[in-house]
Amino acid sequence: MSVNVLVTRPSMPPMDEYIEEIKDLWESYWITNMGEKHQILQSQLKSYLQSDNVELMVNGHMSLELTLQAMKLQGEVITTPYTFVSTTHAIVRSGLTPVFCDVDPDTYTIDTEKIEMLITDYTSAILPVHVYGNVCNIEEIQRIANKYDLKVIYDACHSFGETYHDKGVGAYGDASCFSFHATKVFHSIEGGAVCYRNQELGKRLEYLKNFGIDGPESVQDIGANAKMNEFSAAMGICNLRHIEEEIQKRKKIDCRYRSHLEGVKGIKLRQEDKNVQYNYAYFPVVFEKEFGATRNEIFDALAREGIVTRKYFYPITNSLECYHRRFDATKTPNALYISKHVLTLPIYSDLSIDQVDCICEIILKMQRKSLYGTLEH
Ligand code: T4K
Repeated sequence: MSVNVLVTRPSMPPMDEYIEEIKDLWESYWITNMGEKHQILQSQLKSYLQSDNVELMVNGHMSLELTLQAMKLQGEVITTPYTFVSTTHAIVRSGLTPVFCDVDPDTYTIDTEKIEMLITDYTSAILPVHVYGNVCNIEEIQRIANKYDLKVIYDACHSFGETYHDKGVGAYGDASCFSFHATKVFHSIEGGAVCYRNQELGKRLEYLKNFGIDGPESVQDIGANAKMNEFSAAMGICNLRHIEEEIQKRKKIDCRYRSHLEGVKGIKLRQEDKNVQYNYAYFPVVFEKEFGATRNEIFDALAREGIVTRKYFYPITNSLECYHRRFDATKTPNALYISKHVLTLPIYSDLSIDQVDCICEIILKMQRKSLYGTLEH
């Protein structure tokens, strides 16, 4: 069977529902700058994300940048290179120095045993990533942060709606930054939000996203433009109504993949943490040597059948050419290894079970071919 599948596809609300939601924008003529839809979505997200403090943003990236700016951080920020480029860029573009900590080989999140050895007099914060929705070792990160008086900002762009010990993931650390990009479990076309603890930080985020303007004749800081517009907020309002169904459909796809791939020699899947309620944002598979076929061969074999997978996250950010060899990726060997062996398989709510079966069949055929030299076996 030949299918045409992309790694992800945005979930669209019923068109009538969105049209209904945006109708009043033609009456109000208020289409951006913290209008009514913005207020409604922000308030609904406080409840959904179980966080008293939520500031909507134009995207996940600006959520990170403005949070770093609002905290007035200086010096070094300990983070991981196993992430989307945005995380590292946000640190560097904020005038801070990223210090890369390796990741845990099983969860791909920051290896908390390696954080303390990277702390110097210049360290001001830790910026771990809940990569693929795998929740970091929150307790240990907080213990270290408290001991050295460091801020903790989570890149929570992959973990919308997840809970850890029954609390929204945004409730941990000093702040958590979410992405509502079209490719995410929940989207507002483009969008993002910061969940935060400290009210002062919230005030700064509010004016930093609007050029630093904090009153009719007052500009407090050198801010940016990171406001979510009303059409995006309306999309968010619609999608939030369907979020539980979205996550359940993804869970079924995740289960189906596991039914084919779990226990296969040379295939490593995420081990679930029973304290986490997942959102099934991504389906990463690490292909080890024993599998036979390499990650790149599987990528190509799937592509030949019209199935687009992604090597999220290859190359790792401390090896990117834009950083001109400023960092040494061999110092984060786990991250380097995973980036060379991982493939994220298609997952989105409308992906059919037949398509999942077909993807797995192609992968398993590749194994038979490399181990036994035949497609039959
Ligand atoms: N931190 C982390 C850990 C992140 O993963 C991200 C974003 C951020 C921070 C920053 O958040 P944002 O500022 O983006 O809110 C995509 C997304 O653009 C990006 O949001 C996401 N992470 C990253 C992991 O993936 P690309 O360059 O892979 O996107 P693209 O255009 O290749 O799209 C991927 C697939 O999605 C395509 O194969 C087709 C499908 N697609 C995409 C779009 C845009 C659609 O079907 N429809 C669409 O409209 O970065």
